[in-house]
Amino acid sequence: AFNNAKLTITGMTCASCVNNVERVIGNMPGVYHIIVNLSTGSASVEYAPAVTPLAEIISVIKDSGYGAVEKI
Ligand code: 9UX
Repeated sequence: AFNNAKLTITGMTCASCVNNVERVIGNMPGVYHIIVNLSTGSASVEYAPAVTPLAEIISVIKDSGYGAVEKI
């Protein structure tokens, strides 16, 4: 089963940042789809939490040099 999470992502300043996040996260196991919006600084990710928990996705975004937090 997939979950959908909305994230606030900070530190993205150009379209390549969007591609970086979409590529890195999109290649993680259990991530079905991610779409990142530069102008709103947000992302929507569909993932299988039994494979990759959201905390790990957020951690990888941070390791890539951006800020990430779930929108509650
Ligand atoms: Mo654009 Mo983003 O030059 O880390 S790739 S700022």
